[in-house]
Amino acid sequence: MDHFKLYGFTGSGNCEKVRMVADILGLDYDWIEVPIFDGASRTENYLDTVNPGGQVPAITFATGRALSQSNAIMLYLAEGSTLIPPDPFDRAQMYSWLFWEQYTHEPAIAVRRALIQYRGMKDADIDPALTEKGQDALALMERTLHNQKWFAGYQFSLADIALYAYTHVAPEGGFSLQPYETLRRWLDRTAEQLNG
Ligand SMILES: N[C@@H](CCC(=O)N[C@@H](CS)C(=O)NCC(=O)O)C(=O)O
Repeated sequence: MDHFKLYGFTGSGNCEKVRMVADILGLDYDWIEVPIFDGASRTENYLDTVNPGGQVPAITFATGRALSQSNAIMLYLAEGSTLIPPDPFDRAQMYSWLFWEQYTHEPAIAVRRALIQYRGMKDADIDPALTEKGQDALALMERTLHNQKWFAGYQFSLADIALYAYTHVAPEGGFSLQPYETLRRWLDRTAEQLNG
């Protein structure tokens, strides 16, 4: 893999996902901190050369090629590695969790965390439907892990990394992990994989 620049914001789980994959695979990259709350991801130059969607994470190569969307970037960086299961069914299961993470988990758990951490909102001011959606997501993960060690097949994969990113900081969004013992054990297992 050629050297690349990773545009990210410290504290963003979407950016952390990409950084974790790049680090675990020992890839050669530079982290470019983008102060998103100062509009740094919305400048003409950023939109033209990094991501027309105006968000982080994104990666760029010396050739000028650029890629955005955390899960797409992870898939690209991890191509051919053990983080993507070789078995087609296990791989499909990994995709299933990646899509679910973006459609259901992140829009509830990451969004509620952002409202508290970055917008200073109080629990009482947050739509209870968002809280319920996040709790349902955590309960689904807990139930799944009663029967399996990892989310896709028999091995640690991108599905675990994607789900770890916002689950381990879910308490910052007001979601207690206390009721989810199996999920907490999986978080510990995943942290061990990530920290070698
Ligand atoms: N679906 C995108 C979401 C990216 C996203 O929401 N990025 C946020 C930080 S986590 C951002 O750049 N916000 C700044 C903005 O929208 O101006 C992904 O997975 O990469």
